[in-house]
Amino acid sequence: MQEILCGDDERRIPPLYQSKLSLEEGQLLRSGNGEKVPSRFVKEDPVHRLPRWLILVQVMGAALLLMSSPASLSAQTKAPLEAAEEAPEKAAAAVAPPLEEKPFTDSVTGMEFVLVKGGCFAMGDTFGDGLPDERPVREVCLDDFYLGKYEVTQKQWELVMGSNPSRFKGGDRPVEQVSWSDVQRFISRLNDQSGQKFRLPTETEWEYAARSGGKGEKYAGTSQEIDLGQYAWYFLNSGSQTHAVGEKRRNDLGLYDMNGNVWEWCADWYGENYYQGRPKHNPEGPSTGSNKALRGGSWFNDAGNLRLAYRYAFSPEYRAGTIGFRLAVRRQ
Ligand SMILES: [Ca+2]
Repeated sequence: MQEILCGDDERRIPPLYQSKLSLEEGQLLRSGNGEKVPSRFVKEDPVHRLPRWLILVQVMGAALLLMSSPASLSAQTKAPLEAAEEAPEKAAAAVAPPLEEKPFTDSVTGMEFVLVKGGCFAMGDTFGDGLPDERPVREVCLDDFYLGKYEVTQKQWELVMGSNPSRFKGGDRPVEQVSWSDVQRFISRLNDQSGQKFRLPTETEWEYAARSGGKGEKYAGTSQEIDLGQYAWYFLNSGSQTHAVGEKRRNDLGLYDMNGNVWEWCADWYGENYYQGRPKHNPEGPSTGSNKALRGGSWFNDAGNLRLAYRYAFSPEYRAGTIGFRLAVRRQ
């Protein structure tokens, strides 16, 4: 076993988390090999299967056209070609469940938001493989709110702040190396410009949204660890860096990268006993503390840290190439 360091300043993981951030050497050797798509998924995915069938139709059509007049060649080849181009998109739409309502877009940054309809759900260690700070499992209830469809990108950060602190540069990649306090300054400026009341999500809101509206999923979009690479950039497929937001599959609410890519700051102070004695309706963290909560895991973490119930925390002044955020706003 090997102890893992997190962040660019090699700050050590607090003892509470060390057991969860230790990895077998065999896993470390697999770092940076790129995403491994399970062969089962490729074979069954109609996106991969349909075009192959249509290509056969196209080849047969082309053979017939060799016996046709040149004038009719264009018209006869057009239909199968268009069908082949349109088929992947239609097949993908059939795989993804429909979204209930259209998102709204912030006019200043172009940031898209998904409506998360409120409800009640079982929060915490519902799979029985968590740590004490994820227990006891309890029922909590939330009002409607909007949550960013993607992690905030470097392009969006720079539009508001005029600079880009990120370690892994790329306009469509998530901004990182931003502290919780930096994020508050970003939110303050953006709210001045947009007239909105953007904020960070609470831990409860984050977990509810990540679980596709309180479903009992272990990860965002699936409960199967073998499928995690389809939904998240994490230790086994990230190549030790962030990636452009929205490249992986979304969860059922239409949210991308809730797992992996970068950890996401939450509004709450971290409380080890957060799940005990908090209000049932729209609960928030303790009124004060020394660390702010983070959720979702990053490009650096393994599947155990990407569990949706997993809780992480750092000083509000801490910055790392593994930490970013997304915004929330109350439904008007
Ligand atoms: Ca994330």
